[in-house]
Amino acid sequence: MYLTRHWMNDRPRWAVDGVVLVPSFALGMLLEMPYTRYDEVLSAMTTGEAATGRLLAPIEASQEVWASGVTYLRSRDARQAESETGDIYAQVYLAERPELFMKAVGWRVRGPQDTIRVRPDSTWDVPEPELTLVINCHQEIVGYAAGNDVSSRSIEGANPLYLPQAKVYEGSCALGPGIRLGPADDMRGLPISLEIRREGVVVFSGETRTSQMKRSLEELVSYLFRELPFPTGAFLMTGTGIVPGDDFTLTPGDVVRVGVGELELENAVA
Ligand code: DO4
Ligand code: MG
Repeated sequence: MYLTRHWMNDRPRWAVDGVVLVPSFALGMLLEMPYTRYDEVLSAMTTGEAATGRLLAPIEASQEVWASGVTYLRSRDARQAESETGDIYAQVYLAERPELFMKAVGWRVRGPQDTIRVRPDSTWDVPEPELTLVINCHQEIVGYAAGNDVSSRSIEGANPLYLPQAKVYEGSCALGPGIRLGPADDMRGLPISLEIRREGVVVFSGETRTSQMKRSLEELVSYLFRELPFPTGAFLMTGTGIVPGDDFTLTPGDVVRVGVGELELENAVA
């Protein structure tokens, strides 16, 4: 089943497989339930009305987006090269405890029809295409979305303690176009792709697969939930395995397409 969120008749409405759900439906309510109930609950809440209107980010204000880092070799290598303190990336790649950081609260997240941004005080910026897990309050992986962890390499590279400024700013987090519901086993060998166009010309493209990730999805989720409850569920970006070459920086006007499995999230850079 595929969940999308739309702006319809002056309010956000959720839909499943293109059919609008009752106005009282909330993602937070679904993510309070065990995964085994989703089919029954969603089928009972459809209205029969086709979903129309602008697509919104498939998240609500009460959910947080967290992110994992240095889960692919390519991410470790790129960060070691950009950083004045490269060792920490080699260490965290091998360490038992993964890197986790909070990326955005739900209301800040950009959707498939929104723009993303680079910081004007940054000189070196990249999109990061990431499998983004949707997790319910019972710590079950129940679906995924395509995610873009837009990041400043110059700010993170100057000092890793600047990570929140490199990662968390207006327009730095995009999710969508919707949520493909399913168990973690559906996500283990998914293709991930990144394409960046400038004035209609492809200036970067790359591909990887989620099977290249060093850590398991369950391992990342168990660390996230270790000392933090998420009563209405959470989203977890699982790290990037694609980083454009060191001579590339994202620029206003570029159009970024992130592919995760069959989902494609496209955003222009404002
Ligand atoms: O270590 C900094 C962030 C890493 C990250 O965002 C990634 O590997 O995707
Ligand atoms: Mg990332």
